[in-house]
Amino acid sequence: MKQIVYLSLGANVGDRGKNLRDAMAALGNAGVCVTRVSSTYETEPVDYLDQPWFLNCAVEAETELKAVELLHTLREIETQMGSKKLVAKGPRLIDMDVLLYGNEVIYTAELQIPHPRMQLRRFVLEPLAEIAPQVRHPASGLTVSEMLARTPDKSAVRLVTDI
Ligand code: PH2
Ligand code: MG
Ligand code: MG
Repeated sequence: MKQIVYLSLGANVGDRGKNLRDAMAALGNAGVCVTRVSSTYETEPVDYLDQPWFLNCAVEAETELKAVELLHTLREIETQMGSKKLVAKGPRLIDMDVLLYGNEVIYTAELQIPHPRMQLRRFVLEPLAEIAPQVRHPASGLTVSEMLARTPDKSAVRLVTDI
């Protein structure tokens, strides 16, 4: 069954803008048809602070892949692009996370959807609110706009205009 999914993309190593563009092109070739893309934002690192600032964006896509297949596809693209996770939540050439998968709620050791920290991350919510303000979190019932208005995260998220 075709599902509408929302992904968060981030890069803070190498040519960050190119990494985001390459990842989106790879999605299209892997059965994840990108339907909307947010602007690009330059964002202050959160969780693991001693690393370069990120470029982040949010993507809406349609896919026939099951949630776990989507996760594996994202991992494969990250690996093919040469991304290495040397430190948990540390610097990354490209990171792609599933935020929402239709209205599904999945909570296994391997995969948690909706992304359990999405409401705590301004770098996720600002781009997502640009393309999907009225989409609801299937567990809390809050829209993305409402989550953004309520997030306690005060880290810097700046719209990039020259990319
Ligand atoms: N990703 C992380 C940890 N911290 N900070 C920002 N600003 N953007 C990210 O994409 C990010 C982060 C782990 O994946
Ligand atoms: Mg991540
Ligand atoms: Mg990730």
